[in-house]
Amino acid sequence: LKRDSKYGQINKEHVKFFQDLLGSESAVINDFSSDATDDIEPFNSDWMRKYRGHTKLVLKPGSTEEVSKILKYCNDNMLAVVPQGGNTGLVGGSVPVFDEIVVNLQRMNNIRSFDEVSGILVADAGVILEVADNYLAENNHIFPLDLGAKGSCQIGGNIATNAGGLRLLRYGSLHGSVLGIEAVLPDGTIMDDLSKLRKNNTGYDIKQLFIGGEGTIGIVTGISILCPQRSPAMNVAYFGLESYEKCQEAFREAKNQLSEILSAFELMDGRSQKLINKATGKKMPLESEYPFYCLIETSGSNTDHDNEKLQTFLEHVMEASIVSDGVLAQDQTQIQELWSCRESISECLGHWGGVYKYDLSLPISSMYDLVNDVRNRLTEAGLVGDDELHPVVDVVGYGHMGDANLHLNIPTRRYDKEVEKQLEPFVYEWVKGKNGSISAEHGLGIAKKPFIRYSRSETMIKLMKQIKDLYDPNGIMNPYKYI
Ligand code: FAD
Ligand code: 2HG
Ligand code: ZN
Repeated sequence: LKRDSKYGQINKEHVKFFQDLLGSESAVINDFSSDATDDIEPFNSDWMRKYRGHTKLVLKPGSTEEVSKILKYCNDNMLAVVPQGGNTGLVGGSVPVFDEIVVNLQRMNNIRSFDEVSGILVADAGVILEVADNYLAENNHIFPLDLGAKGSCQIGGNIATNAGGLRLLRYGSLHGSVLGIEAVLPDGTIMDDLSKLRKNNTGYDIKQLFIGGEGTIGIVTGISILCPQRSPAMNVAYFGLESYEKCQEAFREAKNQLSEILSAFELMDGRSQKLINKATGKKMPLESEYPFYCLIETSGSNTDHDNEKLQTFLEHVMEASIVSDGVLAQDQTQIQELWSCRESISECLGHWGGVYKYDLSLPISSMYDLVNDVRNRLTEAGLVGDDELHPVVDVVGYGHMGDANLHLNIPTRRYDKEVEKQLEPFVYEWVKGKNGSISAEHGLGIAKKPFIRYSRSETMIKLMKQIKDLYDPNGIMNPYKYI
């Protein structure tokens, strides 16, 4: 990949323009020495420290008008831009590749309005997800999305990646819950589509292009989103199971018996739980070890009613030997303890050095077969082992079972060409063979860019390119990424 010479190089005059525009010192970080300084470094590298850009300029606008003036100036001067939220994305989409200007939304962090009757929240894109959710909790509501990175990711970043997370099963995708978007187009036009209407069939639904658009056609500055009532009764259970077949049976029974109160059904293999224990020393919830674990969450409006349903469900799955052992959280602390067995996997797997990550949609019946196939393949190639001689620590699978979304992770002691050769295109071919998707919820960014054809036809890619060219004719938005 080479820097495209059509883009201008940042100079002192550009920096002066942005300093005058944004006023405060802290809103413009720039660095013209050859190596990035400590101040600019965090904006140049991603959460996994796998991708590192070379920006010399970070801008932190404080309003939609400022974003508009920034983009207009960049468009007029052919300066490339990377929109950045909490920088927790897992496909390298939020960091520059070369010297693109980083526009970070962290200063745009106001809740604009909340209506308790309709449950509609309007907020700046830079609000941190957990902050939005805490605000909603005070008003008896919940953000219809939750994920492990909630303490750092921004709701604008969630929209831009169309994040799925832990409760999609219950609250659906952002394509349904987002009612309106305010965004700035590359030429500075402010697209005010911040509708608060539940229904609005008046022509094309343009805002959908920004949901999952990964910052390639504009910068999202505000969102309007429908938030459900917070359930007063919440229960979390963690089970050990003997096989993947049993996990599927448990899921079927959970839907059957818990139906409308089921709010999450997550899968963790035994290896992922073992690695949490190895990385952190954390004591796991069950005494014995099992090849699979499931986490079930229920949320409903009536504690007694929910407890009764859950009790019946638990008795059934234990008596029918669908689950081998289980624990039900008794208080808020235990709820968090159990959730951490699922939510902390991603972070813990980074403990040994690198991780190869695949975020896949697959038919639920064969979802875990891929993990076994990949483990066998890497083992046969002599790459998996307990010591420094082997690059691969283990091959693990976990994910959002309720959405048939598998996270295949291969934690390694170092990034290794031999491992890569075994993994790709093998994994992508496998997924294509099952008509799955090579990116279920993380997006394509730069990491999955070369593989889009495994999940999208030439016609669909052409249509995407047409949209990109229409909205961003100069190609200044998040270049070198998937489109
Ligand atoms: P960033 O990482 O900053 O950016 C992501 C992409 O969006 C980039 O392409 C960027 O250019 C663009 N972007 C950011 N803000 C804007 C904006 N305002 N306008 C236009 N474009 C923008 N994802 C899931 O789907 N489900 C999960 O369960 C999940 N769990 C995670 C757990 C952990 C521990 C981590 C680290 C990540 C997880 N993710 C998950 C990845 C997920 O994509 C991000 O956490 C989140 O949605 C990204 O938000 P962000 O603000 O950090 O965006
Ligand atoms: C999760 O569900 C996230 O924990 C991260 O989507 C998955 O790190 C991963 O592969
Ligand atoms: Zn996930």
